Parts: sequence; structure tokens; C-alpha cells
Amino acid sequence: MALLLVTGGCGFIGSHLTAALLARGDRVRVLDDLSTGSRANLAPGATLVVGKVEDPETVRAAMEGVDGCFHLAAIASVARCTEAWLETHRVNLSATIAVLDAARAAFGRAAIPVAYASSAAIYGMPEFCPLDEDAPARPLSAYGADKLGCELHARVAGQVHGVPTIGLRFFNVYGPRQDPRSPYSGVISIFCERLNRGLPLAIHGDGRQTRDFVFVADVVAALLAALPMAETGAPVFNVCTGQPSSLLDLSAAIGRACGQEPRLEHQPARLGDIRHSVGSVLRARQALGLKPPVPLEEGLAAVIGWL
Ligand code: NAD
Ligand code: UD2
Repeated sequence: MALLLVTGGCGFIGSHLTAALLARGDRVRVLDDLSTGSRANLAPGATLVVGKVEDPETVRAAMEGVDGCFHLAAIASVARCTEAWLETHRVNLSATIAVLDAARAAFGRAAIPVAYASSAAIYGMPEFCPLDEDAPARPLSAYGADKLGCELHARVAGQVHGVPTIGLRFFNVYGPRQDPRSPYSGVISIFCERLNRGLPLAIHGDGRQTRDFVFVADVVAALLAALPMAETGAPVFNVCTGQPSSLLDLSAAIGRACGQEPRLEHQPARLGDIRHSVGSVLRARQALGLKPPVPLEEGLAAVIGWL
């Protein structure tokens, strides 16, 4: 039975991952500052350390005795990173360095493997889609720049310090427990909740921007498959479906799933908003042995059932 550290384990993706690890018989320690996550999300059976992942002492203590680490704690909102550039940089990049540093071999123990969350935001405004992992990394947001920084420091961790890592570039993840009340949350949870309450949906820009929406269970499956593949070459993989949905298509699909016609309110486009973001699943599917993704309609039904 392995002991695994999950940073951000009280958040949306981290709480699903923690539950899956416990279900397969692992022990889990969670490090979380409860800023966007909550104790209510914590899977029963996990141990919680409340603390900041950018604090090296806290991370070192949390890492003690673990067999592997999933590093998910971050400020996940692109919009919030635009507003609070330096503050979010400390959490999104410096904290990753603190995790990689604590994972180095020490006092006779081997280096600890780390699987960490990167993002499709590292690609910036792509010239073509679907994006494979060799597409140029040209982030356009502070969030994307910090996630690319995580990938670069993971290479340093491997090449210089012998720390095995693997980075997963999540596209737009959705599912139950993604906080629907926060304006910084993902668009699917915001839209489902607003439609449920009979409120109009805000479309930023013309609504023809596209995203690759991936259900949280598929992300958990990718994380579980990834950790044993961590290595000092610091590989990175997309986690996506390969299927584009425009915001207008998405609102119509949510309307069908809720049995209501959505009212749309157009608002100005968000600063630095990516126009099209769709990933290629091929490399991850092959290397990580992933199953076909959950279809959008099925995932939307799960979100609506949870609300
Ligand atoms: P989330 O906000 O639900 O979870 C993040 C968790 O980290 C929360 O529990 C929060 O309390 C914790 N946290 C934040 N700052 C912290 C700090 N300084 N110290 C300790 N804990 C801290 O977000 P999520 O959607 O579950 O995202 C998880 C990871 O996946 C993040 O790294 C995010 O950047 C990445 N990601 C998410 C998406 C997505 O669509 N949700 C897409 C790409 C990448
Ligand atoms: C998401 C992730 C981010 C990241 C990126 C990967 C969240 C919160 N953020 O950023 O972590 O890694 O994907 O590319 O999941 N929109 C509206 N109305 C709303 C809310 C959003 O029109 O009420 C639009 C928004 O302008 C954007 C799209 O919906 O074009 C998706 O927005 P988002 O905030 O869900 O996610 P994104 O792609 O900015």
C-alpha cells in the first residue's frame, strides 16, 4: 500500500483523484490551504495538512515518507492570474519548484516521482488545431507562462537533480464538485448552475471560441496512469478529448440537458482569451493506455445531477 501526497486534494480535480487513490487501496496525504478547495471535498480516509504549497518547510514536511506526489495545487483561473500576476506566480510556479526541490533524493532515500498539472494554456493562441504535444509553446497569459515554467523546471528537476516527473496538459476540465458559485470557475459549472436557477448565461465575445471539454473521471484516469511513467526526461502529455465545442454549441447542449432554452447575454471578450483550443489525444492514449473519453452529453448529465 503506497502513501501518496496530493497537493490541492481539497479542490475539484484533487478531490476526485484522492477518492480514486483511496478506492484502489492507497493511503493519501493532502496538502491544501483551502483557498478554493474545501474540507467538505476531502475524501474520507485522507489525511489533511492545511498549509501553503509555496512554503518550502510545509512542503518538505508533507513530502516526508511518501512514495509519490501529485502536484495539483494552483490558482486555476486564467482571469484571476491576469488580475493578480505576482501573487498567482508564487503559487503557480514558485510552489512547483518547492515541490520538485522537496522531491530530490535526500538522507539516503531516493528521489520521489512527481506528476503535476500543466495546462493547454501553454500553447497560447494556436495556429492550427488539434494541438499535439510538439506544437509551439507560446503562452499568452500569466497562468500559461507559469505552467510552461513548471514544465521547464521539471526538466531541470530531472536532468540536474534526478527527480522523475510527468506533466499533464489538462484542457478544459469539468465535472461534479467544480465550484459553480465562483466567477473564476469553469464555464460548464457556471452555465449549468445559472440555467438551473433560471438565470441568463454570459457569453464573453461572440461565443464562437472553441474548447476541448474533458470530464474529470478521464483526467483522474490519466493521472493514475501517469505517475508510474514519471521519469527524468520530464515527459508531458495532453489530457483532452480531441472534440471541439464552441461556447454557443455548449450552451445549447446544456439547455438540452436541463430541458430549458438558455437566455444568452453577450459581454465583451475576456482579456487574453484563447480563440480555439482543441488537443490531440493520440500520444497520451498510446503512452498512458487511456480509454475513449466520456461524451460531453454524459458528462453534462453528471454535473446537472450533482447540482
Ligand atoms: P481547484 O481550484 O478546484 O483546486 C486547486 C486546489 O489547490 C484547491 O483545493 C485550493 O484550495 C488549493 N490551493 C490553491 N492555492 C494553494 C496554495 N497556495 N497552497 C496550498 N493549496 C492551494 O482547481 P482544479 O480545477 O481542481 O485544478 C487543479 C489543477 O489542474 C491546477 O493545477 C490547475 O491549474 C490545473 N488545471 C485545471 C484545469 C481545469 O479546467 N480545471 C485545466 C488545466 C489545468
Ligand atoms: C481553462 C481553465 C484553466 C486552463 C485552461 C486550459 C478553468 C477555470 N480554467 O481556462 O485552468 O488551464 O482552461 O486552456 O477551468 N466564458 C463565458 N462565460 C462565462 C465563463 C466563461 O463566455 O461565464 C468563456 C471564456 O471567455 C472562455 C471559455 O468560456 O472563452 C472558457 O472559459 P473558462 O474560464 O471555463 O476556461 P479557460 O479556457 O479560460
